[in-house]
Amino acid sequence: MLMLILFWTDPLNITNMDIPVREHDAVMDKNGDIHVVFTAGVEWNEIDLYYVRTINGDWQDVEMLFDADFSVSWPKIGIDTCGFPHIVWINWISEYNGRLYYMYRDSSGWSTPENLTDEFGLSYTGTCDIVVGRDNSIHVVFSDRYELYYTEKRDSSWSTPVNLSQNQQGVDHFPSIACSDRGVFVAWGNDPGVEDIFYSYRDSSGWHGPINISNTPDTISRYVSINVDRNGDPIVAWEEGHDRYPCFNREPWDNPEIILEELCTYPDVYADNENRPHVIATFPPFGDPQLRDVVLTDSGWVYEVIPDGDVWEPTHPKVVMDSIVHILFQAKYSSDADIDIYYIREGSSGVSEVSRNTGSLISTGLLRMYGEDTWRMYDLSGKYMKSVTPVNGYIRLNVETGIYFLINNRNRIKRVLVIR
Ligand SMILES: [Ca+2]
Ligand SMILES: [Ca+2]
Repeated sequence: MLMLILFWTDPLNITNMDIPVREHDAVMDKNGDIHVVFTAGVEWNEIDLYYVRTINGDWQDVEMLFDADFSVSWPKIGIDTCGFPHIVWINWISEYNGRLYYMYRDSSGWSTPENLTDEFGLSYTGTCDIVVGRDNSIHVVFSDRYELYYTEKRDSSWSTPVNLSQNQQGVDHFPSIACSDRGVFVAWGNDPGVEDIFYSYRDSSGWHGPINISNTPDTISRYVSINVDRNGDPIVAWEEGHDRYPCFNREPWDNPEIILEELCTYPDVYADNENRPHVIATFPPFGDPQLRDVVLTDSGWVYEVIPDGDVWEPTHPKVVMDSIVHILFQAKYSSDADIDIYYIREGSSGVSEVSRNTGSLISTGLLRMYGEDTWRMYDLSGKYMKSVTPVNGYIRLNVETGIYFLINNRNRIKRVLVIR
């Protein structure tokens, strides 16, 4: 008996650098290929910009995009409808002096990096983000020392930056941007002493906001991530308070909600094919942290622990989606190794997945299952068959060839299992 397990693939090291990865961002093109931009370097003053992508699902070699004289940070990537990446980052020309840079690829290769800070006549840029619309308009947000700005590239020229934070008190920075046919959506941190999350959007009548969407003036709110759901509506997640609880909000923005009372770091937010919002982040236990995917179900927010195989300290998960979830995260292979970027994805039903899922083929009748949760097993007709609980990480199934559904008793996560 051969079993095809349609759960999560084993983590794949896609960078294999002998220097530590620092930051990364990821996007998927319309063909389902994934593009990742990242920074890496041993010392803080010698970090450079790199890029790696899949072609027809196969990871290619890492490419250095920008060899910094000093250092770079905030690598961010968008993708156009031709599948060409557009990248912004901060190029630190000295310890205190950052410049916003932009480059893209087209059929003739990579463009020359463009210094947008100088182009806009500004003296400093500290943080940034980018997204590309379905009409191939390019939207960039960035911060100087006090304010947050937006610019758009259409027909090869950049618009005059708009001040989105409107000179409100405190530093406005750490932006996240998303867009849909409805408009452009921006969330960021404003720090007049204690940080809150602010939001602005642009529709056909122009920019609206900023509005405070965390509304916790006495506690710190930070590391915001904004995305759009399947309806094109914005969804937002961030770390709330000294305890760094994951917090979620969406229109009409009057209910910022702590979704799990446990410390989390660097949340990413996305909506699945059934338009359920998810927040994925790193959670304790300390010393052995894990990625958890928290999803809003009919019974409230529940979570699934994402299996991380043999890697250590998974952090900074970034999700890209087609019909399934793909996760790019940073981790180490052993306790003293350099940090690399690892890739895992959901399996899915369909014969085409067989050859690409060889890491999960098992012929012994044992199904690798992380955790100790009990799963209820149903056949294709929906008839309940039995409950199964992993022993030492494995479930012995003893079922015939066929397609089955497993539903987790605790968190109602559903999985499909094909045995052939
Ligand atoms: Ca300000
Ligand atoms: Ca706050």
